[in-house]
Formats: sequence, C-alpha cells, structure tokens
Amino acid sequence: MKGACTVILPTYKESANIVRMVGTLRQMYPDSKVLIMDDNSDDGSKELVEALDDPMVRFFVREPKDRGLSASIFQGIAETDTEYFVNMDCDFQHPPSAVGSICRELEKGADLCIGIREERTALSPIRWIASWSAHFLAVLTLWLRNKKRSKDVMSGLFGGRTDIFKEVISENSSEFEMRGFKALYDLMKFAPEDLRVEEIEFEFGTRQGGESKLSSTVILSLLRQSEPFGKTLAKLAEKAL
Ligand SMILES: Nc1nc2c(ncn2[C@@H]2O[C@H](COP(=O)(O)OP(=O)(O)OP(=O)(O)O)[C@@H](O)[C@H]2O)c(=O)[nH]1
Ligand SMILES: [Mg+2]
Repeated sequence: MKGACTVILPTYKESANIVRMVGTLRQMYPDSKVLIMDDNSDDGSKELVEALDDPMVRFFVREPKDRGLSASIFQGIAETDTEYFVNMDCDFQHPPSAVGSICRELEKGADLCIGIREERTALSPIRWIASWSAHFLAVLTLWLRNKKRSKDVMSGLFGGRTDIFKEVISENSSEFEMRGFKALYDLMKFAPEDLRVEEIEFEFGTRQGGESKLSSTVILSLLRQSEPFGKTLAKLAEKAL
C-alpha cells in the first residue's frame, strides 16, 4: 500500500483492544497514520497509547459536550491530513486486513470504498432484523434523493478521499445525526451524485474485548435518519419503549 492514508479509530472505553489494534495497524501499514478519536474514556486508553510514543499515532480527546460516534468520525475526517482515510471499529469486528483492500480501491480511483459485511452471524436475531429494516429504509431514502447506494449503507468500515468528504461535512453537518452510529449513511445522503463507489467484502466478527455501546437510543437515532418513514417509526417506537 502506498502512503497517504489515515486510519480513523473512534473509541469509547476500548482499553482492552486499543494497544493491540494500533500495534497491528502500524505493523501492517507502516506508512499510514492512526488517528484515535476518543470520547473522554476514563479507562486509561490515553495513557496506553501515549506510552507507545509513536509519531504516526495521534490520540485526540474530544469535547465531552460533543460526544457521539458519528460526530467522532466526522471530526476525525476533518482532522485528517492525508489524501485518503479509512474508518473502522477498534474492537476487531472489522479486520485490519480490510484497510489495505479499501486503500487499494481508493488509489485506483474510487471516491468511497465500503466494507460489506458478508457474514452477519455475529448479530443477534433482533439486531439482524433491525439492521435489515434500517438498511431497506436507507436505500429507499438514497434512491429518492438520487444518491449512490450500497449493499451495506450501515457499515462502519469505509474509506474515502479526504477532500471530498471534508467538503460534504463542512457544508452539511447541521443536518447530520451526530449522536447516531451510522456516519456513512449521512455522508452518502449528502455526497455528490456522481460519487464513484466501490465495495469490498469482509467477514464481520464478534467484539474481542470490552463492552458494546449500542443502545435503544442509538437505534432510534438511526430510524430518524431515514425521513419521512423512519421518523414516524421512531416516534412509534419511542412510545413503545
Ligand atoms: N468516539 C466514540 N466512539 C464510540 C462511541 N460509541 C462507540 N464507539 C466506538 O465505535 C466503535 C463501534 O462501537 P461498538 O460498541 O463496537 O458498536 P457495535 O459494533 O455496533 O456493537 P457490538 O456488535 O456489540 O460490538 C468502537 O470502536 C467503539 O469504541 C462514542 O460514543 N464515541
Ligand atoms: Mg463492535
């Protein structure tokens, strides 16, 4: 892989995984930077990363009032100073080997490359249903807006050309669902219509260490992203919960 890539790792209390993930990425991709966008984890993550003393690794401590996974990803892209970025989870559900495949597609000319989860057995039945319903609504919304679509709009593993997405973020961030989990969907909703999209497949694993941060609040915020149908569903679900 050529240089000029930043791997963005949004993190919240990932001290169980962070050193192994950063070490794996730095070993596999010595020319790439690692940017950790952390939401004030009080679990020693910062100290662990600082002890690595690696100039290619930056630990960014976010403002507590701006907490949110999507917000961390958008800010990570805004902070990126390389031609490409790849966003991935820190809990090894996204394989580090996918970073190289995504970067190769970007170097070949894609504006956005999405990691498609080929195997979703890691999801519980209820999350599997939620995931597919949300996907269906999202694809419908993108189609109505005449935007590019993907087999996995809800994926948290994706990479893009930094300049394109910096612009998408700076011009549309007021319309984004900052506390949500689905940054890619917001980016695709506001991306240029002629965006060149590629996809790579990967096996979606199970979380390695630490705890999941997915909650009903996150699922509701996801529904709200698919207006107008999703917003109505979210209102109904809020009453039921
Ligand atoms: N900066 C930031 N990162 C977060 C936040 N919530 C989760 N993350 C990170 O986002 C990534 C995905 O979060 P997970 O909790 O694994 O969510 P998930 O993969 O949908 O849930 P599981 O399948 O249960 O692991 C991980 O790297 C988390 O540390 C947050 O509020 N802020
Ligand atoms: Mg996870």
